[in-house]
Amino acid sequence: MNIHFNIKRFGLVLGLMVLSLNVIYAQEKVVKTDTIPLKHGAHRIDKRTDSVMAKWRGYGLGQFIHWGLYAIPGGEWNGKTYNGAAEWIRSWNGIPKSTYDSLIYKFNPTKFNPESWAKTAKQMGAKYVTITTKHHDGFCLWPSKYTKYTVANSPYKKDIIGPLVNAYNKEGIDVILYFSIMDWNQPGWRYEIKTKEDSIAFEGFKKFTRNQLLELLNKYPTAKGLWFDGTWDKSWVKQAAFADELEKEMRALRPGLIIGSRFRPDDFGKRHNDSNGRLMGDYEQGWERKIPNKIEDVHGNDWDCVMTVPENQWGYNKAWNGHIKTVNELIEMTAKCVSLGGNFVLNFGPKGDGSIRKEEIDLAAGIGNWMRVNNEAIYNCQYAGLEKQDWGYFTGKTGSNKVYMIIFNVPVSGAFRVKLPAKTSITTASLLEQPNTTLKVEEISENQYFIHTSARADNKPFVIVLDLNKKAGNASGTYEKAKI
Ligand code: FHN
Repeated sequence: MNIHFNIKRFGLVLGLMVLSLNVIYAQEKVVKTDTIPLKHGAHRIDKRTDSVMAKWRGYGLGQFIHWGLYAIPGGEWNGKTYNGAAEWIRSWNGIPKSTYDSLIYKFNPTKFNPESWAKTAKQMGAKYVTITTKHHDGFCLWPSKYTKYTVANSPYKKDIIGPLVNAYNKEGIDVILYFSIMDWNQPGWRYEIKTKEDSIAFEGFKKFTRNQLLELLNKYPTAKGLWFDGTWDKSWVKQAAFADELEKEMRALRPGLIIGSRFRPDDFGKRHNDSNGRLMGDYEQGWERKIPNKIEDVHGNDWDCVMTVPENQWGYNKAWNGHIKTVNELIEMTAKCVSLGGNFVLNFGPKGDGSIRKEEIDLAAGIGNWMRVNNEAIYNCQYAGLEKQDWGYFTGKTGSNKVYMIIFNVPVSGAFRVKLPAKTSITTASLLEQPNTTLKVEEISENQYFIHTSARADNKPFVIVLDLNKKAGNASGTYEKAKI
């Protein structure tokens, strides 16, 4: 009787296990048994392993472009300078919709030259660009057939996105299309759905959004991905099923498409990470104007950091207030991002006439000058797995034994400390800018070295290349051991 009961209980437990395994399988093998069942959570546990994503991972440095009608007032309205982010001027400044929307009749960027934008990016060393096709104000930089609020109805009349995609691609730069889900121009957009009427309106808006996204993917087939924004409102975070379905549809249309973690909410309205803490998207999009401090902060995800030059402006603002980042600071941010396995994306806000402000051109040139000599330490590099030191950042070349020390702080001794994991030693050390110069490597204690350089006169960051030997065990052990 007892045995019979135990067998029955065992059968029940087994049955439940099989059932839960089926549930797991139905959710694309993502969740573990101890997680919250989700229909619209993450669909993958680990990083993507395909070549498109591998290329994205190797970009290192990118450019962001915020351009739209807001560039015309450039942060100034009725003679008053507005202090918030220029692209939000309509909302922050309480400008009536019809007044703001009539900026469309002033959009005629006679100095717009996509080739020269692309050349600036190329010169800076950017490997990809993220371009606003439509920001929160809803103005489309492409002639969308689903709304009248586009370039086609401006005095300029012509498509902006197509020529940009072509010009950047010609320079070997990949394009990602920025798209704001929130759309202040669309009558169907709601911040929150409170009534039946809201719900009907928002259903129409969802169809419109789907149409526009498929239109973009069909019109610009070389675009590598979509960078979503404006997905935080109560209306959108309830659209888990719709967004999930749409994401699948877009991925089916463009295999390899890269979509960050800002697009879809999960069943409980959670964004970026689902209710089980898993990333929803191909990379983490939460690093806006901030950079992680240590590798643990990125939780094993791919990620990029998007950064403004002044503290607050994405779109063109005539007044750049507060601290303006320098070339060296921006190079350091790039190095830090790559050292933690991410890409660094620097924002540009072109003017209403289509030209790029001088400050941005100068920054691009300054970064580019450094990148031309040192890009080997940035492109196709990743977290090197070494302990961070005060002099700067380690990056590691994917698939090789090369490690780069990107130096921002030079010790007065001229000796740079390197700590290696056990069973690893340094074969050679050299300057990236002078590959034939061999630097002296001194083994100072177990797995610890000093790399010696002679004094430097310039104030630019520079790079030391280490060739590591991961097979030969520890180095000579000739250092003087501490005596007890
Ligand atoms: O509101 C926008 C902002 O204007 C800008 O586009 C940034 C870029 O990451 N995204 C939003 C704020 O998170």
